Amino acid sequence: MKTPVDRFRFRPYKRPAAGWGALRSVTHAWLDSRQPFKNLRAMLQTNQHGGFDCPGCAWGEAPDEGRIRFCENGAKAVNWEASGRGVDAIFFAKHSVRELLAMDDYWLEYQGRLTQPMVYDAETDHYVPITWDQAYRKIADHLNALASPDQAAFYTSGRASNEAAFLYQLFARAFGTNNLPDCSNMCHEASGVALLASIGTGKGTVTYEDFAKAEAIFVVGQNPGTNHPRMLEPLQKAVARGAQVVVLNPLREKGLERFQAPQDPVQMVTDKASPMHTAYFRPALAGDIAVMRGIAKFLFQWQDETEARNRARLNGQAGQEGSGEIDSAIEQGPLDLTFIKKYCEGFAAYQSVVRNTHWDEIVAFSGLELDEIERAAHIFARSDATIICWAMGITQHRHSVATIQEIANLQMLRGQIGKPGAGLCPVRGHSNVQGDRTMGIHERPPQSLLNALATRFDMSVPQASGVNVVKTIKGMKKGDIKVFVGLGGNFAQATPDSESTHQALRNCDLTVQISTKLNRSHLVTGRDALILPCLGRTDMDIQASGPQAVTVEDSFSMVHASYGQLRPLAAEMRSEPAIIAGMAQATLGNKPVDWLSLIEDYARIRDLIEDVIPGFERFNEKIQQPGGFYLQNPAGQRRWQTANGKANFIAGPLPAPLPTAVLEKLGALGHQADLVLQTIRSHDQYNTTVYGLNDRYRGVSGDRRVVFANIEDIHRLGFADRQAVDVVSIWDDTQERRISGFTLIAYDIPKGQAAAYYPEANPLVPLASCGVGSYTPTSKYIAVRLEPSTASERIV
Ligand SMILES: Nc1nc2c(c(=O)[nH]1)N[C@H]1C(S)=C(S)[C@@H](COP(=O)(O)OP(=O)(O)OC[C@H]3O[C@@H](n4cnc5c(=O)[nH]c(N)nc54)[C@H](O)[C@@H]3O)O[C@H]1N2
Ligand SMILES: Nc1nc2c(c(=O)[nH]1)N[C@H]1C(S)=C(S)[C@@H](COP(=O)(O)OP(=O)(O)OC[C@H]3O[C@@H](n4cnc5c(=O)[nH]c(N)nc54)[C@H](O)[C@@H]3O)O[C@H]1N2
Ligand SMILES: [Mo]
Repeated sequence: MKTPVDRFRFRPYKRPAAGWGALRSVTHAWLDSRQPFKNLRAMLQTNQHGGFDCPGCAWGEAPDEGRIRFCENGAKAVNWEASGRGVDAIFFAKHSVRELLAMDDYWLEYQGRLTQPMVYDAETDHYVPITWDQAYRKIADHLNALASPDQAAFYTSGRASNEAAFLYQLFARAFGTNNLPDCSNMCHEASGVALLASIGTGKGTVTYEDFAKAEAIFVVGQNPGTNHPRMLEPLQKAVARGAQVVVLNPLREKGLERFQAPQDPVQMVTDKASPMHTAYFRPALAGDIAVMRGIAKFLFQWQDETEARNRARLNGQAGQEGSGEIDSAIEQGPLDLTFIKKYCEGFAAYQSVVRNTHWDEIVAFSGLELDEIERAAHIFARSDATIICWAMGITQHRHSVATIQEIANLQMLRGQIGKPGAGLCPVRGHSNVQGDRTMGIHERPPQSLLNALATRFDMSVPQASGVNVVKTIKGMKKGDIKVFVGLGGNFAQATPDSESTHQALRNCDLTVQISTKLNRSHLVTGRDALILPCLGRTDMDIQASGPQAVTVEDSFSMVHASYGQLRPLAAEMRSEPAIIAGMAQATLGNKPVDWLSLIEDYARIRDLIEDVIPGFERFNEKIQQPGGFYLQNPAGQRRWQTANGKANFIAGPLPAPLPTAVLEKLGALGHQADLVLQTIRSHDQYNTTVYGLNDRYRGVSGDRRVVFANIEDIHRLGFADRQAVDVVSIWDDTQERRISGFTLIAYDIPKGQAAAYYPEANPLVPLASCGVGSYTPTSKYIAVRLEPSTASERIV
């Protein structure tokens, strides 16, 4: 079986984002699904009441939008999941695991949906069929043979529904461990850690409606044209009504430049597009903290100047007899002193940190000119309703937590939290990653959750923190973690340091993957390995009481129901809740609940959620309303659930983006270590799921093994545009991390920077290179050097 492969080409894309290009691409994905008629109905049910939640990103729904509610990349996600192709016992009989390992990620997933449970046979190196009951038994036997429950890790990817996630964490904790690593550890972890300390909630404080009320929207370290296409419309409308949209991104991303709305017949027919920003700044990688600090420094400076003017005015007026104009003459500075006094702590310390950060340091660190920072600060100071959005360009650095806290500091300075049109907006990735955390998928659970579980289920609950993704890999390496269960996702490819991570997975006694599609995690196995095929968001889920709904939570804390629409491709596939219940029943029996009875009707799981998780009162009733219900966000109402009950200014000196030991090594290497590389998503992928080899907006087609660099750097380092290169990363250890046979592309990227696609570049990210306080791999900041390629032939 083959996948369609184009020839490699690079030609800058001149058209606006979305528009006709998107329509063409949707049509292609739709026809390629092998079941276009069935899927047309499915696409029209995307994000509709009574339909299913888009399995793409976590952007929310406009309350009053028109009839079609999917975007180009949502349509790709739907058609990819609802594929008519199947991977069954015959497929695995034909291909050994070793053979499959030689195929690329695109080919693997392209083969279609997993249709029956399989077990790995090490002797023949083939997967062979197994019954569900035998599979559950095998898992139970492995788990129950462990010396400690902490020798197992239960990973979750953010597509799992609330119902599946709740059961899964209950299973792990009833079994006895908080080892619940999740994709969030590699994604928005820093947002949660930072905001919890700053404002007492790990979630964003804005709702969809706030975008229509904002006077300024900052889009920082995010590429919505590809990853959150439904965000383009509110941004477009904001620019059109005269609001400021300020972009901070080292790359000129097409979706943030011009947009043609596919649902606007006038724009489509006249082939017009609208501008997407009012200011575009291109900082250094990890330079955002300095940009934010610079804006704060201007605010303090302008506040001082205002106060000085006020004093001068007052002094002048004091000399004039009988003046009644004093109050009206007082000028307001940019700081919201009422907000700061009433709600905040740490202001004086923050002010002195900012004053002690010098302009030359800020400018050098930020990668911007001083006048650019000043322009951004003017926009910020003039707006009375500001939203700051961010995603992976902010969260995947060594000092992401500090950067996000600086973003919060800035918003607090002007009182931009907890009022209409303003707030903090971490734009989430996976469609239910936020809901999974709400349901208790967390290796460091809040004590309140543990207490609620202990009370409701009358059981003892593990109190010690569990392992996150990075610690799971370290644990597997050392042999401390022996059983790995993955509820979705692609652990082998999404994680850093691929070569040693693969070794770690191979070191397990058992790896279990609950998945919709074939991926590399099924091939990098423990000594025993299982593939358990599950239903996806688009599939109809029928249990004893009839068709089931599941629920999800979007980036704006809206919880709503999702009903699968399509008849599953194979009768043997099971739902995620059913698989979790099956594993739990086999491992624990009917403790602490009758697992299998919960599966007869998911409303019973929702009743348990209602008992344990705050905010879910009358859960089953509330999901009946169109659009779902809003989970209150205390910080959004200016209630700060921090230890001191205040919104906290937290700051220190500007931190270096690499540890000292690595910086020293770089210094010793001199000019050889030359570029800092970030890993990004193409327009044709969903994380490790590769839909095709094109990245339309960046002008690349036919190949993903490319490295973008500035032409001046390419020449300075003695290379040529389009040359085949190896990329080697630099870390303070002896392990070599190399990717080979990549094509160097001269690209519009700031000097000193490079970019390559994830997951192809993951072998370069050292496992030890992760965020302070977040443990998130630093996927956006890898020191690298280029070498002429050692690959004997170009791999395409
Ligand atoms: N179609 C599609 N949709 C998706 C996904 C997908 O793969 N495909 N993935 C989903 C998931 S899980 C997530 S987390 C989100 C990811 O959504 P994004 O965060 O938009 O994804 P990335 O491709 O990682 O893009 C990072 C952006 O940040 C910029 N950037 C990198 N470093 C810096 C920096 O230091 N400073 C600044 N200011 N900018 C920087 C990059 O140039 C790039 O534009 O999307 C979700 N939605
Ligand atoms: N270098 C680098 N690494 C990164 C990132 C980066 O920007 N750069 N981004 C990180 C981020 S933000 C994230 S979120 C992680 C993502 O990490 P993961 O969530 O682990 O990876 P995905 O690629 O989203 O997982 C895809 C697989 O999920 C399975 N799947 C799809 N839908 C379903 C479903 O409904 N149920 C089940 N059970 N399985 C399903 C399919 O088998 C598919 O192959 O990767 C991280 N890794
Ligand atoms: Mo993510």
